[in-house]
Amino acid sequence: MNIYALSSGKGPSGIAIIRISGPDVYNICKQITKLKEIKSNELNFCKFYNPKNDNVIDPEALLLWFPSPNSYTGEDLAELQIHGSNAVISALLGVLSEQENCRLAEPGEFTKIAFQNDKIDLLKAESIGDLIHSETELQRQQAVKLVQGNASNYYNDLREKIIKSLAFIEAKIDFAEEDLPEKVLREAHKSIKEIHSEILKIIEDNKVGEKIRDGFRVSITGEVNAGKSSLLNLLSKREVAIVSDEAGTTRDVIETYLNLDGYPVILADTAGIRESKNEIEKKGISLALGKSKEADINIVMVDNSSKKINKEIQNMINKDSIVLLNKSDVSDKQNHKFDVDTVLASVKNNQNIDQLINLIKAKLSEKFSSNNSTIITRERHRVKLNDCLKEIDKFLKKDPTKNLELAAEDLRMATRHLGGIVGKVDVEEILGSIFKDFCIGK
Ligand SMILES: Nc1nc2c(ncn2[C@@H]2O[C@H](COP(=O)(O)OP(=O)(O)OP(=O)(O)O)[C@@H](O)[C@H]2O)c(=O)[nH]1
Ligand SMILES: [Mg+2]
Repeated sequence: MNIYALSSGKGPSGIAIIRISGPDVYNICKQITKLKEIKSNELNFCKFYNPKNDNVIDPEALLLWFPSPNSYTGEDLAELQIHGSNAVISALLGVLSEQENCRLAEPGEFTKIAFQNDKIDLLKAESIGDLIHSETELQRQQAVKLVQGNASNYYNDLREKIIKSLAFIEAKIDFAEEDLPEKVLREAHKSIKEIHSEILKIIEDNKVGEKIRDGFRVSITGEVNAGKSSLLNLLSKREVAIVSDEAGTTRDVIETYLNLDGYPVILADTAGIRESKNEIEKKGISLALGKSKEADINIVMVDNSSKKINKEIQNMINKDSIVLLNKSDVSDKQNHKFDVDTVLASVKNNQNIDQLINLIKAKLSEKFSSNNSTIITRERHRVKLNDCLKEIDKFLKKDPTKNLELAAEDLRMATRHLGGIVGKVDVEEILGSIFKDFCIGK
C-alpha cells in the first residue's frame, strides 16, 4: 500500500508539500508528471497532471525523489512541492486518491513506518512529535536535543552495561565447573550498583522535562480586587477573565496556556481569599488554596494600599511565592515587607510587569535546573525507569555469589524495561499511543 498526505500546514501558502511513500511511488510519480526519468535525491522540475484527462494541475512544480532505503520512511518516498493554494492541493490529493493502492496517511504514519523500518527509535519518534508541537523556545531546545539522539545513546549505553554484567552471571551459571573467579560476580554487582544510582539521579529531576513539554504551573492568588484577573489578561494579551471593581468577581479557576518569554506556562487565575459566607465563593476560595499548593510558582497579589493582610494570605507565602504589590499607580511607596521576592507594580499601567516576568523565569530555572544530560520528557519513560529500578533493587538485595539464576532474571527484566524506552521490546502496546498525537503528513 502507498500512503500520501499533505505534509505542510493547511493552505493557502507559497508552497505546499505532499508526501507519498510506498512501493509504487516511482510509477505514480511518472504517471502524474509524465517525466521520462526521475532523478533521485535532486530536484526534478516538473508539471503535475491529472493522468485521467491530461489536465495540468500545477504548471510549475518540483519533485524530490528518495529511493528506498535512503528516505525518511525507509520506503520509496517522494515529496511534491506545489503551489500552496487550497484548490491545487485538493486537486492533487484527489488525483492521488484515484491511484491504485494509494490511500490517505493516518496521523503520524510516515514516522511510524520510519520506526518500523528501523530508521528511528521510539525516543526519536516522540521527539519529532515534540519538535512539531513545540511552541516555546525552551520546548524547541529540548526537542532538538532529543531528536539528535543524546537520550537514546544514553539509554542504550546503560542497557549494554547491564547486559555485560548479565553476561558474566550467565557465564558463571553455564560454566559453573570452570574457573570463573567470584571476583567477576562482585564486579558485576558493583557495576549494577553504579547504574542504580545513575538512574536514581535521572529520576530525581523535579520532572523538569515533563514540565517543559506540558507547561510550568503558575497560579495567581491573593486578596479580592487586587488585580489578579487583570494580570492574567495582561500576561495572556487577551480578555480571558472578567475584571470588575466589585470584590469577589472571580469564583472559578481560570487557566490559560501561554508562552512567557520562552517558558511554557499554564497560568491560573483564582478567587480572592477573604472571609465569606457565600457557599459558591467559599468553594472558589478552597479551589484557590488548592491551586496555590500544586503550583510551581504562586504569585500572591496584594493591593499595596491595603492596611492589613489577611492571615490566610500571609500563610500562603513561602519560598515558591512571589508577592506582587499591585496598584503602585495609586500608592507608589512599598507599604508591606516580606522575606520572599516582592515586586511593586501596576498592572493597569503595565509597570514593573517585566520585572515580575524575569523573576518568574529566574525562579523556574532555579527550581528546575538539572545537571543531567538526559532528561525525562514523558511519564512513559519515568514508568519504565522505575520498573527497571525495581528489578535492579531486587538484584542488589541478593548475595552476589548465590541464586545466580534468579539474579540473572532480575537483570534480564531490567534490560527489558530500559529497552522499552527506546523501543527495543514491548513495542506494539505503546506504538498506538505515541503516533496518534502526530499530525497527518508526518
Ligand atoms: N489603579 C489600579 N487599578 C487596578 C490595577 N489593576 C487592576 N485594577 C483594578 O482593580 C479592580 C479589580 O481588578 P480585578 O482584576 O478584577 O481584580 P481581582 O483580583 O481579579 O478581583 P476578584 O476576582 O474580585 O478577586 C478593577 O477595577 C481593575 O481595573 C492597577 O494596577 N491599578
Ligand atoms: Mg478576578
